[in-house]
Amino acid sequence: RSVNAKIIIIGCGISGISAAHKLVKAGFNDVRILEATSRSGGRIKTGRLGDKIVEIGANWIHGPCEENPVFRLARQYQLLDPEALTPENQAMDIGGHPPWTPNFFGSSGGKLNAEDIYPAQQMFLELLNESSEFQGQKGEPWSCVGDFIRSEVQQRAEEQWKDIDANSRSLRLCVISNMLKVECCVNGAHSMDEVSLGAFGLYKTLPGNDCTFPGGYEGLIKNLMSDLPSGLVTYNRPVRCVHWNNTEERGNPVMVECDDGERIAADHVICTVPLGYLKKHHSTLFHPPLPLHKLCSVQRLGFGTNNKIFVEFDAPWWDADCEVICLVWEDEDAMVDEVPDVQRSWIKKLFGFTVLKPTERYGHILCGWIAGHESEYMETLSEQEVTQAVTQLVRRFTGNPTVTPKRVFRSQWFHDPWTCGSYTHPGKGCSEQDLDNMMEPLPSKGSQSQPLQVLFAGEATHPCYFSTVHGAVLTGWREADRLISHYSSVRPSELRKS
Ligand code: 6YU
Repeated sequence: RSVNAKIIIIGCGISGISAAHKLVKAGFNDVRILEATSRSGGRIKTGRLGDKIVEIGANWIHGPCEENPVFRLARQYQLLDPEALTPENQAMDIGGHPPWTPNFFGSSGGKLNAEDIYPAQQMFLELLNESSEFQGQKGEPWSCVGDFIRSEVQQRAEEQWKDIDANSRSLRLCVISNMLKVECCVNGAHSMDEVSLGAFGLYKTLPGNDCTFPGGYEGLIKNLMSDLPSGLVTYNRPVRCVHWNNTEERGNPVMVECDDGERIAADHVICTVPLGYLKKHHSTLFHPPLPLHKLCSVQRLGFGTNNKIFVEFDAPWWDADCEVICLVWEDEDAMVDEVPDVQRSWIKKLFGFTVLKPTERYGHILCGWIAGHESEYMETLSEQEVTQAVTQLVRRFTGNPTVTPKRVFRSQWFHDPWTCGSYTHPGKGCSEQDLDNMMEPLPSKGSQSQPLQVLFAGEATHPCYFSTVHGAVLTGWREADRLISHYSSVRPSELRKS
């Protein structure tokens, strides 16, 4: 049947598109997406470095298996390499850490021996797994993952590394610093001292070895968009304020006010703006304001920055089988993941590079990863300054004073006014309840007003797949389903006339 309720979706990222898809398919005939920018996709954004495709935002399908909706869609649209489709790839359980072949380089110049690194790597991965086990337990020994890892490494090193010489021991501690920086990127956090130990285990992984989109992640967006009625999205239309519990427009409980002054009445709004945007603009975006419990959750959940710096070389300085390059600063045995002087040494936060594979497709392109306030500072520099810093870094770690990048290109997610960072992590003091609060529609349960006026989707509203594309898709579907089941319990005579 056809449903005439007026639905406005704010944001044309993957969660907004997914919600629209489901609603249109279920017969909702008055669905509109308002998007602030001139494009669809949000944090799924494919760009170019020369003639090569690079991902400015989301990179991988995390856990490409049958249960993963992004995997199913990508397969349906034939966007994946054959290897990603094999049952072996789908069954691999990597627990969030792909088994990449690493190369380690030291700040005194040159490759480090993998055997010297391995014990520190193992200890770190063990501790990460243990960090996940405090979820729902209460009584965790530290409030943040950073403190837990540091104190445990100290203790375990006393016992397990007591017979090794001081230099080797110091190098292992420097490796721990490097791995903390990796985790800052994975979690989208400034420091692992800002990630809650008690809530770290909320994030769940799916089986499957992470894969990429050979033609670009945006191919998924293009395919999904072509399945939506044309004209459903209005671009360059930022929403300024959602007036809910609205008594001005008769019959319509919500009124959406756009930046250009246009006011659009609606029965339901699905808000998919990123958590970073919500943190910054919640007080003007909602009228009346968000209820206190919801606001506290917006504030408690973390939303940091993770950026990429793509660097192209004429020839590789890494091994042919290398998939990730880690840069170990040999003066960082204090297990730190923040640099003391951001302006002078922000580049020390860059943990290293992933190698774009296969070489036949990409040539010699590396993707550098940098999180945190250091990454936000990097965004303020000119491309030339970034290039200079990366060149010096690579020269130092390779010990080769002539190695020179051909091209450099970086993302700037913190200064993107519609995102204000990269993705969500459980900040200190967070619990499951905060994600429940994030997804709770307005008005809250128990209110006498019209239900389901404002619904919330987007990666930050998924209870265990926050920070991912598959999480975002599932939240769009969830909120569409909420409306579909609401209207399937309403008698046809009660449906609004168009
Ligand atoms: C994934 C990956 N990946 C790297 C980087 C980034 C992200 N993610 P959107 O923002 O897309 O849409 C909102 C729209 O709203 C947008 O278009 C705005 O313009 C619009 N808008 C805002 N304000 C508005 C207004 N006022 N009016 C109108 N419109 C407005 N995910 O699966 N694989 O490899 C990565 C990565 C650099 C930045 C990623 C990855 C995250 C995804 O990109 C992201 O979740 C979704 O695209 C979001 O879609 P959306 O619709 O919600 O919002 C404990 C523990 C934790 C461990 N976590 C580990 C997980 C690993 C996370 N992986 C990330 C890694 C990378 C590298």
